[in-house]
Amino acid sequence: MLLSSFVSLTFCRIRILIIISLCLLLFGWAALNSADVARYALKLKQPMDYRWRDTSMERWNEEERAHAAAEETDKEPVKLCPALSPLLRGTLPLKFEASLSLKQVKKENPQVENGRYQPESCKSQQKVAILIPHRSREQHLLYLLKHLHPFLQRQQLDYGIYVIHQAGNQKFNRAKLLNIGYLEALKEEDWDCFIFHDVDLIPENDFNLYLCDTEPKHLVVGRNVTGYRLRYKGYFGGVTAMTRAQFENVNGYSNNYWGWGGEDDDLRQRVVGQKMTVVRPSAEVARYTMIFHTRDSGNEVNSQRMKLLDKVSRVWRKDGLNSCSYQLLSVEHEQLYINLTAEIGRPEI
Ligand code: UD2
Ligand code: MN
Repeated sequence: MLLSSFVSLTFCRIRILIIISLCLLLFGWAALNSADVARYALKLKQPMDYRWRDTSMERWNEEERAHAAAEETDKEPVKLCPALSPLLRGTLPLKFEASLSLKQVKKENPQVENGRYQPESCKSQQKVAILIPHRSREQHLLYLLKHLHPFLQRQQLDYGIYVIHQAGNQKFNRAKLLNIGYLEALKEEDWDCFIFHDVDLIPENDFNLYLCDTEPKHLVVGRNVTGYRLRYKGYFGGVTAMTRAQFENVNGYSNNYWGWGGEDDDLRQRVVGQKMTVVRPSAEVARYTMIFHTRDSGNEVNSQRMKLLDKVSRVWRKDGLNSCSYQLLSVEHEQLYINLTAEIGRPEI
């Protein structure tokens, strides 16, 4: 009798101990997480004010006037989303499940229609078009869509995702596809900001804002494959954000880089040549996981790239958006993205 009551008392004590430890663990985790988020928020508010101030500022002012007018006439005003969304969570784990299907990603994103989304409760700071050059990287595209949609929604963005697909099997031309994406996207919406985005780069931290700044912005400071260090000082590849005015100002990308390399450095030269500077978010938030891949066939290193880079200052005015010739084969509005397919020609030599 005595033994049995002793055993049950001991069990009871152990149970209480386990419950107390679990509570402590949970509390510790929550405190750590919110401290993390608060730290990013504080940092972000300091160096850059994401309400950009170039020509489109006039439009914001107009909107604010309209906002005030609506208040006067007693109508429900449309509020501008805050510079920093309250839904941001910091770093979240990324998942790359081999069994992931398009059906599943569609199911996870019922609010996305025709590749587009806008927040319900407020009006976004900018209308953002994400442009992804693509050929034969379906699995990467799936992983990117899975992570990018919720990421952009937590940032309360009014956005559209465009995938620009190169038809045929001529040499790949990333830069020309991005020019095409820019020109075609503007035919369906008055986008303020363009994000030029590799298909295999997944952002790790949602404080890395997909908004444009007063200067062209490079968003990839670090990648898992390079130990999260900047590759070189002038590095401008992977993911960049430019306003319409900034991109027009440099006549877009060159159309003449066929195969791997150089086109990102060319764009940076154009930017610098127009007296703009490249800005970057802090290394703490500008982190990406690059899905492992080898060099694609049809995208071999471009041996002409150094020669092309030598003459940027002489040719940029006539090689770019204003000389981008292509044949648009189709525009398909899928649920999760707008699929543009284009025949873009081949290298001259
Ligand atoms: C680097 C740059 C990239 C670009 C490239 C040189 C980073 C993180 N990225 O990428 O922005 O400057 O060097 O051209 O530094 N693609 C396809 N199918 C193909 C080939 C390429 O979809 O067959 C697209 C895809 O979006 C891919 C991008 O082009 O992410 C860049 O090609 P990559 O990933 O093979 O080159 P990488 O990682 O060296
Ligand atoms: Mn890559």
